[in-house]
Amino acid sequence: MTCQQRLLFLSERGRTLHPMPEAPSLRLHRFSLSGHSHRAELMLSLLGLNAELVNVDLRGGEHKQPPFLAKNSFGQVPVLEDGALTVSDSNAILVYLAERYDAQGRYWPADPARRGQVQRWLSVAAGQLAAGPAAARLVRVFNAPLDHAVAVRKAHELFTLLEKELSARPFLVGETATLADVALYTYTAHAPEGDVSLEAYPAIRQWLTRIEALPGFVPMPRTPAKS
Ligand SMILES: N[C@@H](CCC(=O)N[C@@H](CS)C(=O)NCC(=O)O)C(=O)O
Repeated sequence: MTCQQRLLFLSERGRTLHPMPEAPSLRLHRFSLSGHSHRAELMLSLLGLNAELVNVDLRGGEHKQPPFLAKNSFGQVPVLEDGALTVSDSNAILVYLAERYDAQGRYWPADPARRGQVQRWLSVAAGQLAAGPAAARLVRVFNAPLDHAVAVRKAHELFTLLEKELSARPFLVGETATLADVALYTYTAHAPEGDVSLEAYPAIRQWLTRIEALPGFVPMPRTPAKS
């Protein structure tokens, strides 16, 4: 980022209290319809970080070729490069970005009790969220050979629980957004693409709206379900 761009950024966002970290050199390898990728992209944007977005051709199998496997041996997006450092796995990227660039500790609180609560939701994002709404969307949008009925059932089990939690507070871990909310946002917001309706979950829908109102929020493109 040039000095001029940096000043423009600061004046556009009015973020005098949260100055940009010095000259980050960030590249995010991603697929534009991947919720895991969007999670990382959203975090970058919420932190006001500029990153080069590098599209990975998942349909063409680029992620299973040696150059990409050298970045992530699991052959999955997203992968973040920060200078010479490579970080793969969306939740690992969230933690890295918050530790490295969120000086105020807004998203990854230092307090051990709150941090433990945030980690609890990161586990849910890698577990129930992936097996439920994310899997249902994989079937409907990408024709993945998974059991759609099972994924839909798991999605509603998760959303029933989330609805109760979010009826009690505005964000998953208290009054302000944390990594927990960033990690759970995308596959919840895009659940209808997997034929998982959010109609019965008003507290969840209000929470999605609160996240979408955060300064720096960026959406993932909507995809029509194929069913
Ligand atoms: N645990 C990984 C999962 C990432 C993931 O499932 N990525 C998908 C796209 S949403 C992918 O790259 N799929 C290709 C594959 O697994 O071969 C993370 O959180 O980053």
